[in-house]
Amino acid sequence: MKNSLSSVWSCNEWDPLEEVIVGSVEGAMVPEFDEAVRAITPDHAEPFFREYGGKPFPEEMIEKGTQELDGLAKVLTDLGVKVRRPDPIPFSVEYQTPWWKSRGLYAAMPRDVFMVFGDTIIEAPMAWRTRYFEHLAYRPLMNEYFEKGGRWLVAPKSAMAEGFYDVSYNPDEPIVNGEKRFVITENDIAFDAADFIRCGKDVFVQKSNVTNEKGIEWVRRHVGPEFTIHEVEFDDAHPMHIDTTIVPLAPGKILVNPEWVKKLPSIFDSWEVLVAPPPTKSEDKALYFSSDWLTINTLSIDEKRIIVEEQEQPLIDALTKWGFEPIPIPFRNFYPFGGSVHCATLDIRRKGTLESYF
Ligand code: ABU
Repeated sequence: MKNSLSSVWSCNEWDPLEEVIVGSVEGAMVPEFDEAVRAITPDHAEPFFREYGGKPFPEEMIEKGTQELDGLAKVLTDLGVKVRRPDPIPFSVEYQTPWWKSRGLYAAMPRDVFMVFGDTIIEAPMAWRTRYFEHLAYRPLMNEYFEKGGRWLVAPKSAMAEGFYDVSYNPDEPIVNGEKRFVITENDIAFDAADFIRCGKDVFVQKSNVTNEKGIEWVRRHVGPEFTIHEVEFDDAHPMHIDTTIVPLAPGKILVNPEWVKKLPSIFDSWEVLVAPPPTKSEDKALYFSSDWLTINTLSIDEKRIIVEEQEQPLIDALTKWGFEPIPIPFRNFYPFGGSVHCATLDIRRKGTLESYF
């Protein structure tokens, strides 16, 4: 493992940020309302998917989302962080494998597709057919990081063929006989990078509707003995991405979503637990792919400064009281694409070294 002189270096969520990828909604497509999407969408979203599934997002949404992403990029640049952007591919073009056809989704959420463990970028296989080729929007950047000495590890892609999705999965009955069920099976490796969250040598991951046991085991075997991958489970009945459930903010400080975290794993016993206030509701901006807990989907610039959506005033007040320095930005129009500031970014370089915090 190289030190922080590498072109790629990030070990946790809070060391001083130096370089980041900010996503793009250019050419974003609404996915078809298939079983994978139905598994994680709130009931109120169904009419939106029925009307727009397989078509581009409405132009007005793309314009407003673009404005907010460009605004985030400017804030980061003004803070001295190097900002990189993807090159969106033609997501509307239908593609096919030997088993199925699909169109793409977007390049809005680099956090879902990649994660950085020290000097290594791990490219996730993803679990939605619409996201099969999403990594290609980042290909020029990945080539550049590789040429400059970063390591690049690509997980095997699932065929996503028959048997990969559990057609008997019922989102209204996500827990059967006390056991959580998921829309993906174990018949091939699957994970989204956003189901992992890093605290130095200890990394936490949840099984979800896009991450299976085999995917977690693949990561465990490939990242090497310096990292311990802890599988954790929370009280989200429809999990997809861990970064609206727990958000480590600094050594020994973790922000939690109290609705889904009734109890933290005992490894966090010595940590200060910051219980997030309830999210603000936004009636006019529908959350098609996500819960209200995008509130805590924040991005840390360092151990003190945190980028937060500007309407999340209860969280801004709480963070200030806890000694942090929130940086509010408008990001509400990005929410309908399924994420907030953490999802929309990928930290490629942070200062610091690989440490144990437990
Ligand atoms: N992509 C993050 C969404 C997670 C959530 O629905 O809370």
